[in-house]
Amino acid sequence: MRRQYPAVSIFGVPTDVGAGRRGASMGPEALRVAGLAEALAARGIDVADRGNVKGPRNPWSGPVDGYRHLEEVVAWNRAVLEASTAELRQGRMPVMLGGDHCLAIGSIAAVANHCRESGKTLRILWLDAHTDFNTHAITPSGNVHGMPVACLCGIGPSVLTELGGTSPAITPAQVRQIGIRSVDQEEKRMVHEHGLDIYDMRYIDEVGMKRVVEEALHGLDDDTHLHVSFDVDVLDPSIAPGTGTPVPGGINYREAQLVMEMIADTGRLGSLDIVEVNTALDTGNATAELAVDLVESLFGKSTLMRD
Ligand code: EXY
Ligand code: MN
Ligand code: MN
Ligand code: MN
Repeated sequence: MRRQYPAVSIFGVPTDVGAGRRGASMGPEALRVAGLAEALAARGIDVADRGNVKGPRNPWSGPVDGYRHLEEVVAWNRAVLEASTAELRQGRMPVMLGGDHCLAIGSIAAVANHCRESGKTLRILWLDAHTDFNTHAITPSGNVHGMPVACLCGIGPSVLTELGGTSPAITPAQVRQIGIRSVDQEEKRMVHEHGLDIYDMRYIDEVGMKRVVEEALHGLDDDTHLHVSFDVDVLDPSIAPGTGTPVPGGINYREAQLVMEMIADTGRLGSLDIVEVNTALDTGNATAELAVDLVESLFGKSTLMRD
């Protein structure tokens, strides 16, 4: 039987201020052209495309005190926080189309506030090749898309850690990271120190994706709001070449489908980010098209279940 989903609101965040390569700013259009809204509507979901939020241009300058474009990153994240909060208040599910992954600071700060206000428990599934747990002191690049998880956990500049009002927005215990295969030397020390729950590629190889997702989703209940932060670089670059920081050895098509189908089965999906689609680096629009295919599974499309 088809599961009922809340109404979905898509909004685009066309920027690459947190990234080290240009092009993620085209992600929202790429996902629209790939038919995201139409695919959800075809599943019977009430979907509205709110258009794009606005923010400053990318100054494309070097790091200052370990951050590139901090002022612009803050401005874009404020816009995301506002857009996500507005949708959550209306009982709608925000789907944020990045843009680079620094934007998850705003989207997750909004969801964390929503959960505090509504007495829900927040669980975050972070699908990524990277742990995104750098700080200004240890970052090799100054790119804030390598720092959002740390910022959300209260480690970072106050303009980002206090973005949503409450700092920290979340605790590491609320996060599960799947697909990890690139962690910087000092970042490794950080993720261990803060006890992040990381399902890296080796673990996926060893025990299989089914068990990984079961473990990562363990303990969800009716009061859980599940936020999925889907960085398309979690996918193997052979199937998703359109992304700025590709890392070999990522999850394959079937593994990706299984993650999405198992999340759909929980019925707890409350909000979603789709980030780091970089059309300038893509083969045609393959990466956005694959992302849409996977999002259909996330919203319950399956091979044998009748709609
Ligand atoms: N760890 C590297 C850095 O901090 O520069 C690469 C981060 C890439 C982050 C991408 C979005 O997930
Ligand atoms: Mn990321
Ligand atoms: Mn990544
Ligand atoms: Mn909710």
